[in-house]
Formats: sequence, structure tokens, C-alpha cells
Amino acid sequence: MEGIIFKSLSGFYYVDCGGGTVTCRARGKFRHEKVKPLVGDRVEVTARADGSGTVDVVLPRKNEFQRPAVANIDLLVVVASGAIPITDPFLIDRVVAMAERRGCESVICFNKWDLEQPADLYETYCRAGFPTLRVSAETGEGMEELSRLIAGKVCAFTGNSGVGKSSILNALEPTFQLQVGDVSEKLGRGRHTTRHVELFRLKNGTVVADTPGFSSFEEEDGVGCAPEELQYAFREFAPYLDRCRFVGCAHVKEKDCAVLEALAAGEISPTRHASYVRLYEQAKEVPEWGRK
Ligand SMILES: Nc1nc2c(ncn2[C@@H]2O[C@H](COP(=O)(O)OP(=O)(O)OP(=O)(O)O)[C@@H](O)[C@H]2O)c(=O)[nH]1
Ligand SMILES: [Mg+2]
Ligand SMILES: [Zn+2]
Repeated sequence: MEGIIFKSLSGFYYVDCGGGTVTCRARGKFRHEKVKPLVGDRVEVTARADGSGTVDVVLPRKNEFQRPAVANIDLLVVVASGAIPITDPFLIDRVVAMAERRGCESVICFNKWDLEQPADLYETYCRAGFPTLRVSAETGEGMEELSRLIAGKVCAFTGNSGVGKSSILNALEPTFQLQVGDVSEKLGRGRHTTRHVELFRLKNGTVVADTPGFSSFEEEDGVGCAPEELQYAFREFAPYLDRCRFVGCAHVKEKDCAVLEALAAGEISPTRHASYVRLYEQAKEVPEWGRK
């Protein structure tokens, strides 16, 4: 039987096979081959009469992410917040760069707009060429626009813990009762309320994944590509890339660099470029065999 893994928890894979759910273990060969089935994977399963079964084959993936651990995503919804827990723009840029590398579209969604309005950052992502939204799970602001943007797609919601990923999903579909946690004002961060990745279906056929929030230690993860590939993961750099004086220009501090000139002229945002430089330095540290 063929199905889609909609939940992975404690070594069990919950596979939606159209007719019902099969609760599976993965075959041992996956461990040997170092393939880990992911939520979103299309798989072939053998099902027993009692509803248990095994995942036999993971069908070819369109894309895959490690954090959040999902596969076959059409659209990454990067949720950010200007209120506590304030999102570091570097986190947005890192995850967006990963999506760009994998040919996956991104939407940037500034939640908690009822509390804080990070208008400059909102502008930054609009101008960089991303669909960017101002929303509030609390008041419902922006929910219709978000609904329209994700319609009919398989979407994964990601962002730092406490920004309101689960709250937004609850607001999109009033029948959802995903667990929501408060944020620690003292520590300025969320409490990692969502612990596993799970796919849910909205009434209009859209599929959404709720995922655990990032914590700050993941900042040093990098994008996992060669340093010279990273420039292509910043879409607003594209018009300038072949105008630098030196072939192989790193766009970090080179002379007559068209990207740096665009930065000085205000065409490229300082925070976006700073993230690029930080990711570039990280990418240089990754050995070739560690790249994806
Ligand atoms: N004022 C306001 N509060 C919000 C909004 N969205 C979420 N919250 C609150 O923010 C807190 C965290 O929300 P969650 O939905 O649990 O956040 P999360 O991103 O799912 O967090 P993790 O599961 O830990 O990654 C809760 O107390 C929510 O009520 C919003 O738009 N406005
Ligand atoms: Mg959550
Ligand atoms: Zn350059």
C-alpha cells in the first residue's frame, strides 16, 4: 500500500493510506542505509489487520529538510515575531536560504502584529522579493491572506519557539486544538511546546505541518552548502552577481563588488547582507563531505 507519513513519534511512523492510518516501524535496512523516513514522505507500507505495519520503501523526494524534519514541502511558512520571543533576522535568513537551496518557496509571516510592528523588517523581506505578511493569531489580522497564499499546497510552519506557529494553525482552522504554550518573559523565549512534526489537513485541502520551534543553539547549523554556492540562496543578489570585478568574488569585502555597492546604495538590506556574511563564514568551516 502507498501512503504519506503524517506523524513520526518515538520510532513509530503514522502513515495515512487514504482509507485509514497504519502505525509503522521502519525496516532495519533504513538504519543501515542511514535513510530516515520523514514526515511528508510518500512511502510503501505493508499493513497487518490490526493496523500495525512496516515502512518498506521511501519513494523519491521532491526535497527534504533536517530542521524541521520534513520532506516534499511546497512552501515554507517562516513565522517571526517582533514581540517576545523576538526573532533574530539571522534565523529567518538561514532557513530561507535552506529553502532556496532546495527549490522550495518561502513566505515570511510576522505574527503578533497586535503587540509589536517590526515595520523595517517587514519592508526588508518585501523588498528582497518574498511574499511577506503581517498577521495576528490573536486578532485574526492577515489570516485570510495567509489562507490564500497557502491554499492547495503542502506547507511547513517553522520559526523560533513561541512565535505562534501552533496558534496560527488553530486560528486558520477552528477545529484544531493544537497545544499552545506561554512564553517566558524573563528568558525572552518560548517553552518548546510543540515536540514533534505533524501534518494536518485544512478543510480546503491545504496540508500544513506544525513543527517544534528552533532554539538558539541551532544558529550555528549553517546552510550546509559550499561557500561559493551561498550567493544563489539570496535572491536579491541575483541582478548584481555577474557585475563584480573579480570572478569568484565572495561579496564580503572585495574591491569593486557589485553586491557591496548595492548594499551601500541601500538596494540590499544590511541585515540580509550581514546574514549572508555570517553564513558564508560558517560555510567555509564545513568540510566537503558535510555539505548537502
Ligand atoms: N498577542 C498575541 N499573542 C500570540 C499571538 N500568537 C501567539 N501568541 C501567544 O504566544 C504564545 C506562544 O504561542 P505558540 O502557538 O505556542 O507558539 P509556537 O510557535 O507554536 O511555539 P513552539 O511550539 O514552542 O515552537 C502563546 O501564549 C500564544 O497565545 C499573536 O498573534 N498575538
Ligand atoms: Mg507550537
Ligand atoms: Zn561581489
